[in-house]
Amino acid sequence: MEINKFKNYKNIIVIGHSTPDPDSMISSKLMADIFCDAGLDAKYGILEKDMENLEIKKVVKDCLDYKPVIIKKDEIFNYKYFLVDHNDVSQSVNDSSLVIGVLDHHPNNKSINNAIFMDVCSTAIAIYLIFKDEYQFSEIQKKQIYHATLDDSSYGNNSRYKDSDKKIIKELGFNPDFSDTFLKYFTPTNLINKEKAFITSNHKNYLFNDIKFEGSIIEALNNDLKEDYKNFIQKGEKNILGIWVNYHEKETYLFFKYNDLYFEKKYNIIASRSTIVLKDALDFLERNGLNV
Ligand SMILES: [Mn+2]
Repeated sequence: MEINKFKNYKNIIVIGHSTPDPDSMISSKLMADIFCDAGLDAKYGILEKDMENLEIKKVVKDCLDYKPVIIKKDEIFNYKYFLVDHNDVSQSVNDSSLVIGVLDHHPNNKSINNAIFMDVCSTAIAIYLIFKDEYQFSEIQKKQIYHATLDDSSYGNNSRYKDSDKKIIKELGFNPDFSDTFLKYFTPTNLINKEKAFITSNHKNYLFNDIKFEGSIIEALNNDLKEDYKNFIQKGEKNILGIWVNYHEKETYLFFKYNDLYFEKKYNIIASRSTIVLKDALDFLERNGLNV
């Protein structure tokens, strides 16, 4: 990546997707570190609206003191943005003219030119692979990459975590077998206020052509409230792609409502949202004549 071409920009913010997950938090911080080291005027940030339901998981707290610049709605235009861990501007600043670059590992939404995509488990790993020859990663930064990958791989349980990623984790000095980390870091979704969690947990906005829906993921160790979640989606007003993951049984349920259409599916694996479940939801819309 040619960093020097960003030198003319002032006030660069590296930003992850809305409702940032550990990989978005960590990779925005790492990218800002690298930009600053190269003499760029860069910080990592978050939109103020995302602060409301922000959950900083233990896997982040154990490696990063997350202190992003908080950007109010009327301040969005004061910055230029480098997007990490997403490439669809509707998942963050909603204006592609403010975006100077993208580094991501999700499917290409094709809304930004010159975006860089890498088929790796976490954006943090993508950052490491791009810069390892020109930037000296510290021990704590290596730990941050490891922690981002723990979470994005569902602690080694989902299909996104490939042998090529395991090789990198080893190169960073960590055990590529994540099975012991699950109990240490996994926190089920807090369902005390369940109707709120059913929308806000791992929330994402999706926009494909003019098709718009929201997404949430409930991470659980049982199926006690799974039917409540299903009913909430199927009978609710909103268009939601809901995912219930039972980490104990290693199974995933898709519940998808779009206008008067409804689709559900069960997977006998921990299925990744971006690579498996979303694709099945979009295929379903296509089968029903929608242009996604
Ligand atoms: Mn990610």
